[in-house]
Amino acid sequence: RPRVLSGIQPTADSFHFGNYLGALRQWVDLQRDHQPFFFIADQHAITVEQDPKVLRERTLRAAAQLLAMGIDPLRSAIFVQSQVPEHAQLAWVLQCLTGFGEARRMTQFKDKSAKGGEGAASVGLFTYPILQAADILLYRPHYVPVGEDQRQHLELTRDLAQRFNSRYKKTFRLPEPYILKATAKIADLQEPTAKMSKSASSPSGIIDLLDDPKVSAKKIRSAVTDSEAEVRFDRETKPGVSNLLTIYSALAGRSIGSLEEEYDGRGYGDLKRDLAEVVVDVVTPFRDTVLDLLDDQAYLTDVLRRGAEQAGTVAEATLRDVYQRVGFVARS
Ligand code: AQP
Repeated sequence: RPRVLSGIQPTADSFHFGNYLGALRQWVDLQRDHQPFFFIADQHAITVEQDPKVLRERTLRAAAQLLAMGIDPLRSAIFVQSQVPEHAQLAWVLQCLTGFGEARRMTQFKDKSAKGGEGAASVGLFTYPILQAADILLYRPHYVPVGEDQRQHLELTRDLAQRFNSRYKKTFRLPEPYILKATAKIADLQEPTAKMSKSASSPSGIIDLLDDPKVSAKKIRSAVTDSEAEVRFDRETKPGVSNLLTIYSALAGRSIGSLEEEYDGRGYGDLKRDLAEVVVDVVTPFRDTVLDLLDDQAYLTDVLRRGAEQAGTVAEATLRDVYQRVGFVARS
């Protein structure tokens, strides 16, 4: 079975609809006929300042959300990045293969450091994509399910894999991004040309999976659309309506075409009201399951321990090959 790997940061109390539709739903689906490794990226989280207590809580909340979504620990290794030290160890080797200019070209660093200025950003934020390359390459996955915003980082990962393979010996598989076009970029509800994002969106532009369902319904009903009244999918001229149709289609499992037909001549109010109901139906049971799981911390930490053991076995074997090929003397 082909391997898949992906990760998510525990940097909010809840995942949002961009994370869910862009990536996490694919994780659940891919479990069926792949060998999956899914991790909670706490080391990526500290590239910006985190409160230690909050980070610990959010890491467990992330695990609870993944389980509630349908990630099955019997099929998938679910683990916390910092519990598998090989990630940071391989990252160092890969950093030594990365050009400074090459790292500088990463647009996410440019965007994220723009606010406080480059000088205020941590070196960790700068080298983040290289740690991400290590996260991936350690497991030699075939596919990496992510949203569109991660495409450039995946390219860097492939370049580094190729460079290592040709400088030393074929060690890494070149992973393919697994990006579903329809949901690759879920937009901010208030600013539908921008991506829904926990750091950039306003509270009314982002729907968190663990929001009070009533609040989520209200956010859908007040989403920005346009001055026409025609329910039609056109990302260029109607980004707001197209985003609502994208979310509706993904959640209800219906084609955009059938939704356009259903709402033909009915205006935006009906579309928003019905979508709000669909959203409430999805998030209500999800939220209940997460709250139940959070009551059983011993179970959560046990799932994560087992995941780290599984992941660690694979990661250790890859790192051993890497160290040997680079010329490090093994500890006898
Ligand atoms: N709006 C989005 N549409 C589609 N996919 C998205 N992802 C994130 N936002 C969208 C995908 O979610 C996965 C987890 O990403 P992450 O842990 O790196 O979270 P993130 O990218 O930090 O999430 P945000 O909200 O975008 O955070 P900020 O604002 O801090 O950058 C990834 O696969 C990502 O593609």
